[in-house]
Amino acid sequence: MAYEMGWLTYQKLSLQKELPFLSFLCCKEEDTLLLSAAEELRQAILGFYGMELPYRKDIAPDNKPGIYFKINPSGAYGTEGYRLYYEKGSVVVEGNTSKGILYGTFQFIRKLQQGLIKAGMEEGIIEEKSPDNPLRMLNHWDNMDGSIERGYAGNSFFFKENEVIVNGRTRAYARLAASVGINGVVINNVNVKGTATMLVTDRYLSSLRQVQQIFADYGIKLFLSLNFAAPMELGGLDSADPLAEEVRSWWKLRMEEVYRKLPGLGGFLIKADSEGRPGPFTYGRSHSEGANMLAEAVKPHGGLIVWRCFVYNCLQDWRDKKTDRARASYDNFMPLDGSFAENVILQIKNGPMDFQVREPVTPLFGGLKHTNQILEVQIAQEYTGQQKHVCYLIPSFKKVLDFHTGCKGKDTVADIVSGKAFGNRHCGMAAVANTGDESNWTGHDLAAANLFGFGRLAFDAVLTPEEIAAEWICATFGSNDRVMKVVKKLLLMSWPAYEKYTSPLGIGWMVNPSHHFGPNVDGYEYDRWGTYHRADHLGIGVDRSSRGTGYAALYKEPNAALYERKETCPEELLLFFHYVEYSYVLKSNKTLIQHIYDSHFEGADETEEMLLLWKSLEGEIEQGIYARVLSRLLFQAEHAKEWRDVVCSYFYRKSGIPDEKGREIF
Ligand code: GCV
Repeated sequence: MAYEMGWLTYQKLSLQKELPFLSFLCCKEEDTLLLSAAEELRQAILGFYGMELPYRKDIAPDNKPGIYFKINPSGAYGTEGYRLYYEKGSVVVEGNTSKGILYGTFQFIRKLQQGLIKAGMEEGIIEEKSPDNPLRMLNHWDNMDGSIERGYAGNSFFFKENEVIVNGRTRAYARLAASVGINGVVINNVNVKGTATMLVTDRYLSSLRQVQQIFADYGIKLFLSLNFAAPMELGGLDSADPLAEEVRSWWKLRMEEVYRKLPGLGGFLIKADSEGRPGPFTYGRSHSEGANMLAEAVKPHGGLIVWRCFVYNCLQDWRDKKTDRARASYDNFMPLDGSFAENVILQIKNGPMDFQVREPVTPLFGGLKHTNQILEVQIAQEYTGQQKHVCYLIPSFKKVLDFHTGCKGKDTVADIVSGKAFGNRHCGMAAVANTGDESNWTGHDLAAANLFGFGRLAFDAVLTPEEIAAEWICATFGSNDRVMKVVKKLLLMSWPAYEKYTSPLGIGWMVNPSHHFGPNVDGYEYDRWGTYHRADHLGIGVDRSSRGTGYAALYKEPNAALYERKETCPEELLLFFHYVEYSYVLKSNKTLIQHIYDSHFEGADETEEMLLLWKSLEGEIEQGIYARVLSRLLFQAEHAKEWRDVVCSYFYRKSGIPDEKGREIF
């Protein structure tokens, strides 16, 4: 399928002839990263000003105003950082590696686009930045047959009919990813089955090499998801026991072969002992024994093992009130802190359940101290409207990063995953990707703000959701003040609105099982997945205090004490931590049942407002995009009403308490 260039369209800017540096690009060195940076800048200047930017190799910065790429190995901004400065009419993009220059170039382009680089500006540093997170990864849940697990933007552009796809789109993707600082990409689904197990065999290594090389031109390392049972499925061994000598040597030999063909491969992502995937538990071994065995095999080649903590009992009985899925990853991994090899990283979902619209931050953050950690978020909108609804998720990620875990010293999640808290070298952020082969990459055009935003936030965790939205809007729609104001407002109201009309107060779920779209309050209530809301005729919520599952006590203080009591629990998480009667009075002075009614009506009304906001932009946004987004917003507004009505009637029938505002409840 044909593809568009996302936010890299470089639309025309008013010609600023007076920008003295728009005369040439000078770069003395030459490598593929610098060539990518130079080409990007050339395209940007062509798009912005209709000018061809000549490429020169021979001019010293003080000679003539121009744009200079400068490698400065002693630059104090790390191996991926950059410094942009303005001097004697020239702009210098400096990095101590060419990768830093690539990132600096994309940032310079964004600054030009936003009109932040002006003629006559003060000489000196424009910006200096080294990325906050060492690893900034996208995880694609793409299957070899071309389908995507939880994909909402078409099929895979990495795989089709059990083959690896390498074409212009591979490069276009790498450009998009690199432009926001992504430096690692896992291209296949964590549920590794069938032919995907064979990605580590000769059958695929040469086509993977081509993908790897394209990625490398943009500073991105290729990673693969691995099947823990590969020694049995590929090697014909009787077990995959991580302590068995023949299993260990099988992996070592396989990895030697893989790294011979794919030198520089980033490493592997593993989902083990989770939702039916094989793992070390089968052999009575721990997750660290499993992970360390693989770590040993990739270590000589500089590889990393990224091991997921999404491990829980997915065969629970709803009558069992002792097992609490929210506790599972903590109970499984906390006792293993300090036992993982230096090249193992635990990848931890932001919340203890599964990417609900709101969850508390998992207590593993702040708990684990001697283990490399990656924060995993999901921009594929599995539970947040599946890219049929607009839901700008960056504010929710920002909240996670800003959460004070209560561990000693630097204690926010941002401190932990950046490595600042405990001095980890291998750590960072990963997002489950929201892309597919649809022409606009993300299905919903506005969902591209999540792809862009994730990368920007992972690179610069200090940015606000508003700033990120502004950068994306400007890059995508050009510089138009009204478009900026309206789209920003729409994006920023979308996550709170989605929460209001679906499942407020931290309760989550209430979706149709399996595909996870649309309202179904009891959809997961009597199922085996451990995702219950426990509503009855008196109230709703899960008691996770010391009287219940004891989950609240897994947090460090002051969080444990705050979550323990209804009165101090942050209300947006009230029903996650407590069973609450419908007549309970919230801080707003409303009863719980009235809050449920009001929030669903409010959320649905807000989708109407978002629709009107978009309609007000007709004629100011390219017609194709305008129409695509319009049709999704029309759908969203109707679907939000369905959510409102299904949820309100359910609770009206359960509680028997009418809406005090007398609105129609079915
Ligand atoms: C890739 C949830 C999703 C699954 C996903 C899993 C995971 O359960 O519904 O599709 O599997 O999370 O994160 O591994």
